[in-house]
Amino acid sequence: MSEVVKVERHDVVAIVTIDSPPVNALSAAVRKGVLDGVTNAAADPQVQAIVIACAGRTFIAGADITEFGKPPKSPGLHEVIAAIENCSKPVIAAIHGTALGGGLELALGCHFRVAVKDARLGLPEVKLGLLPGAGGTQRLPRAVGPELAVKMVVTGDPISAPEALKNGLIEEIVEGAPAAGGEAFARKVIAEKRPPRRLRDDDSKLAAAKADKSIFTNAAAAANKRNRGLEAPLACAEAVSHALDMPFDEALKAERELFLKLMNGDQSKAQRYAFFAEREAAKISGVPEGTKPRKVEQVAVIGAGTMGGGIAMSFANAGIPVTLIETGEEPLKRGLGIMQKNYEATAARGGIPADAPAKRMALIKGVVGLENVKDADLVIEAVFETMAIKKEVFGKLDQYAKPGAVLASNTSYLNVNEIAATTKRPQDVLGMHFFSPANVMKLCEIVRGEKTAPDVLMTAVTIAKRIAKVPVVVGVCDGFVGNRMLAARSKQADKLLYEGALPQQVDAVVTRFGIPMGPFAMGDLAGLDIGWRSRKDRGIKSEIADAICEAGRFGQKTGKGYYKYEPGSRAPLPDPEIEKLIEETVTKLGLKRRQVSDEEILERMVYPMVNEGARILEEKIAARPADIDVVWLYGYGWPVYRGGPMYYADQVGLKHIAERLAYYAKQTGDPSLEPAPLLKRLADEGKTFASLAKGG
Ligand code: T1G
Repeated sequence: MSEVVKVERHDVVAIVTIDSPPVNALSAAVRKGVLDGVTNAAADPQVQAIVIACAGRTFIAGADITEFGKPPKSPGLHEVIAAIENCSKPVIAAIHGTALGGGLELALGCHFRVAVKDARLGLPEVKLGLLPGAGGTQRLPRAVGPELAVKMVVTGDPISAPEALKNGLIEEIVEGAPAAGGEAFARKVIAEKRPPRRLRDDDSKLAAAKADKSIFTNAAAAANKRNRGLEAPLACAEAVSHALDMPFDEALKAERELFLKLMNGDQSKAQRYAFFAEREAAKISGVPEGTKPRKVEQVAVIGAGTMGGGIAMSFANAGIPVTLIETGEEPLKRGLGIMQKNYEATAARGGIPADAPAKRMALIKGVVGLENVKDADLVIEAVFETMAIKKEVFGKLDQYAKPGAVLASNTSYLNVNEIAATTKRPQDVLGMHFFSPANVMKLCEIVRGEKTAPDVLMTAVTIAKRIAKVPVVVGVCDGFVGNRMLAARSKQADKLLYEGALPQQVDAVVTRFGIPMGPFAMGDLAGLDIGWRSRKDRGIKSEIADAICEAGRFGQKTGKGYYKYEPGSRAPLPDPEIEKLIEETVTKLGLKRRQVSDEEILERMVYPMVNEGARILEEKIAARPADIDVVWLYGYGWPVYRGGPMYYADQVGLKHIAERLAYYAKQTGDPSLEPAPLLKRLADEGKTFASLAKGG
């Protein structure tokens, strides 16, 4: 018996129960408890079979990630799994919730596995920049075959219990409590004198792939197709491949070497940081302990445009009924039509079940007239991005929305306090800033107004998680966190064209860094005329960008922008006309262009963002540097293996960044590049942004 592992004997069956909240991670204490429990039960003459089960909401969710990078404590997981696998008595894993990573590897060391029907089983290590390091790359292909195994290990995506049963990963789906189900299965094993099945000794499912390696290479290639810049997926495929060309123990050794290389590598450190940063971000600072979210069963979305439609789909995807409100039948019909098509396209790709489009559209009720918000617990406004229209809508919402309803604006820039002030219930108002396409992008900036009540914040964060979004609480300022930092980058991108760079050079540097799309290709995708019109409205000049628009080049929608596009293609092609246009514009301004290095471009794409991040922390618009990183990871395609802009800055070194910013401020005469006071202080004190979490 230990704090976290209890052993009970029900006459001939020993039940080893792990109880280590929140997710029964395989900490040193759990490993020792399981090893002792199994060893003692194996030595107990009265015991004929052993069941390993977990208390709480889930089976083992993996190795304890918080122990990574620290001196290893024994027993190691390999030792525990070997003891289970070599046990002379049948050992059964009884799975519920999620059996993930080391948890599934431990179960694969057992001789039999049973699971409740809604359990999920997977090896998600690749999402932490790792690979299964306790035999998963060798035992899983022996359980389910190399094709499914390589897919599961390279993508990290779990499978359901019915899929696991179909593919031989589990022997049975059990009803009721997992431990009781495991015990019943153990009694059958005893009664039928079934010998322990050691996966390490069973190569039956490898034969076909050994004969025709393409089964494996194709599966690996398919799984790897979308892993730009990541090391772990390739290492995962290599490790699983050794099940086909090495004896078990040699392949286990190769797995270990590949695992340790990744574990000590920069990418996995950044990805583990991102794992905890995402969870930290959901903890709202300044909200009293025990603050409860308000009930949300009915949602209303105002505006069936691109954003409103995507937001409504996010709620329907989570099974939450939505009232979608428009000003007239025509825009409503158009919006619903686009959502229907969107669902059908996803179903056609196999992304959702064939009957899902109908089921989800049935949850979306399209109506005309704001009064239809009356039953909603949460109202999300997604109308045109002008303050006048927002104020008009919120003014009316005050009349129609029921008392206690949470009123959220999907504004991406505007002042939420000003919007809230148009109502008599500013405490119920906040921003919920979704990202396009809203049914796909995971980020949701939760904008805290100066009067927003704590339970309203808690409600928004809770409902965002319920619709599978990653919530980050931010304060009110122009562009909040993400767009404000993006503006700092865009400003430098524009300046670099005057100084000597070309759009394709800047974009190539940014995409090589790991961001899916560069600023100029992104501008062409969004449409250059939007920025042009708003500059004209505000009387702001941007000579090169204006000249491009005056030439009718609005981007993809006109086949020309910073790039040209072949008809029907979205591939940006460098256009000599743009180079000529930039040269002429700069010459007219009497400026001289120079060679700009890729290194300078990268520094001016990233460091000004970090600098703006420091200002955002100074102004408490974001509570933690990690929150800023989560915004960029889930909203702006920042490569996860670089952790986020603030984490990346700590790796580069704040002293170097402050020096380079000061140098560029002097070189360009741009005061916004002067290092922010917080950045300067941390640099001078030799500290990091991460040290702020420790009061640095
Ligand atoms: N280790 C340590 N802490 C963990 C943890 C883990 N494996 N998993 C979760 N937590 C903490 C988390 O930080 C949070 O803490 C709390 O548990 C609840 O998590 C040798 C090398 C299981 C699906 O990658 O995917 O095994 O914020 O908010 O939304 O091959 O957690 O409350 O203080 O996410 O219900 C492989 C990681 C490890 C699975 C539950 N395993 N976990 O989701 O809760 S590597 C994983 C998850 C490995 C071996 C290798 C999810 C979940 P706090 P949560 P949730």
